[in-house]
Amino acid sequence: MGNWFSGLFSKLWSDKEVRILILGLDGAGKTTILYRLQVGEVVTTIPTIGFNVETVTYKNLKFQVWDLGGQTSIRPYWRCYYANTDAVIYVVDSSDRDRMSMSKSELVSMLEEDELKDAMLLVFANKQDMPGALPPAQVSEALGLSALKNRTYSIFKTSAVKGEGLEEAMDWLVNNLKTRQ
Ligand SMILES: Nc1nc2c(ncn2[C@@H]2O[C@H](COP(=O)(O)OP(=O)(O)OP(=O)(O)O)[C@@H](O)[C@H]2O)c(=O)[nH]1
Ligand SMILES: [Mg+2]
Repeated sequence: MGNWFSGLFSKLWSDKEVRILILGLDGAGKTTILYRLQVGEVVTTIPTIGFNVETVTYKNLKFQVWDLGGQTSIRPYWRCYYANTDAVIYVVDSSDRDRMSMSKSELVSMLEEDELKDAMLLVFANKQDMPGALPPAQVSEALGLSALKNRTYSIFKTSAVKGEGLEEAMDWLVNNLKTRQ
């Protein structure tokens, strides 16, 4: 039995919160997603300098959701938040074709971090409502997701402004947290 009551099991059966980080390049839609999840509405955002953190309740589970600023000068600070993270939501602006490779390299170096080795990964191919948005299969290819090893992950097509795809993603997360107990 050992650590039977430790880790996610106890999180799911106590009031402890599941810790989620929302990461991705500046302008990808992270803050919009955070407040969509929390209040179910589109809020007007400004570029995040530092972070926002909110508690989100979904299907009777409590999530502590950290939304970190994605500007180039702020990205080095992401690693300060990695410890004890259960899942990373990695947000991509699917219409920003020019910066797909930059988004990929940030994702790859983030996933190399030891502190995140057990974290699940949800990629949000966001801004699907924009003309010219890459479909999720192409975002997946651009990010090299099929090369990921030892990682529980999935990609979702989302539009934070329309509120599409977020529930499906959260359902996937809840189900995977349960099977991990
Ligand atoms: N069309 C469209 N616009 C979106 C979507 N999600 C976010 N946006 C817009 O994209 C812009 C940037 O959104 P933010 O949520 O502030 O982006 P961010 O990732 O938090 O950016 P940083 O804080 O700088 O890292 C805002 O004008 C949002 O309204 C979406 O799904 N579709
Ligand atoms: Mg932001």
